[in-house]
Amino acid sequence: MKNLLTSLSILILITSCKVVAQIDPVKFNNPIIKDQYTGDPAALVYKDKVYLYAGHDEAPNDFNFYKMNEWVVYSSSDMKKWESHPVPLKASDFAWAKGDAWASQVIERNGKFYWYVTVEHGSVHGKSIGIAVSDSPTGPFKDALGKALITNDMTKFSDISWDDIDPTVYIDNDGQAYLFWGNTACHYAKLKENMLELDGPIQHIDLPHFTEAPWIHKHKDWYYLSYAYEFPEKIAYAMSKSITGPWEFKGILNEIAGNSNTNHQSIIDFKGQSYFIYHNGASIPHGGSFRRSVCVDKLYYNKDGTMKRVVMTSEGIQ
Ligand code: FUB
Repeated sequence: MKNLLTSLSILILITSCKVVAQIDPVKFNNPIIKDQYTGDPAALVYKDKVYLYAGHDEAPNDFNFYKMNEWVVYSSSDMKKWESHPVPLKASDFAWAKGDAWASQVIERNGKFYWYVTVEHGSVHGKSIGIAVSDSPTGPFKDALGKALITNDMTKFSDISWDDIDPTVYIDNDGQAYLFWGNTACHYAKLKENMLELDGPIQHIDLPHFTEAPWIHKHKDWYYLSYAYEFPEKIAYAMSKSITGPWEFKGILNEIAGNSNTNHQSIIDFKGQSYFIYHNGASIPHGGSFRRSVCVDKLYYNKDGTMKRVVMTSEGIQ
């Protein structure tokens, strides 16, 4: 009798395991990068692929600040499966810098890939912006200038030493390239056609509760300037008919991301769908503000060009 009961319980256990496996069709695709912690996503659509660049969050679990020495790159043809590539760029590749592989963006011009990065400057106090270049979107990249493009002493709109971070670059229809960046103060300037020199004065844009992470994109005939708003960060945005403004504030686009005080967005259109790419700190078991993970959700526009509030999901892109 005892044996019979034991066999029966084993049968019930096996059957219930099977049932659980069958009734759990939910697939969690967020975060999309699961092999390491990544933050500050910046996506580039090139030919029939999306290249996703991010900083590698290397902070140990008990660490209370960023530890970031290198950037990473992944690619995808469908936004669901992501292929990882060898590390294409490290903060130490900039001989004049002293570390901190913070937020960045890659843009293509005439078959060359320009990577605008934030790093801590080695001799000018504060954060700075450098540029790396490659013939391939997956690198390897090398320092394009041998010096910083922007240093902290070049901007006077904020007193802090980390206001020159988070570059985003956009090439307008007439071929004019623009660099936007900032923390506390949102800066922008024209870039020369070589993408390596400023082409005019550094200007300032007044945006409500601007924290950092500006991202410029265009959809139909509107320009969008999205950015991290307040702290902990939500993402808000402004719209304009011209890349030089005036910018009209439109409100919140994304709420605070789970378990992370930063949110850092990248917005693209790919194969007829718009996407909102961001990071959160929700990765199990040790995610957090300094151990972030990149996620993707779909983005939708209203008829008047405004963007619908993002719905962050665990399912992500199915
Ligand atoms: O990753 C370091 C900093 O955190 C970035 O530069 C900011 O945008 C924030 O995400």
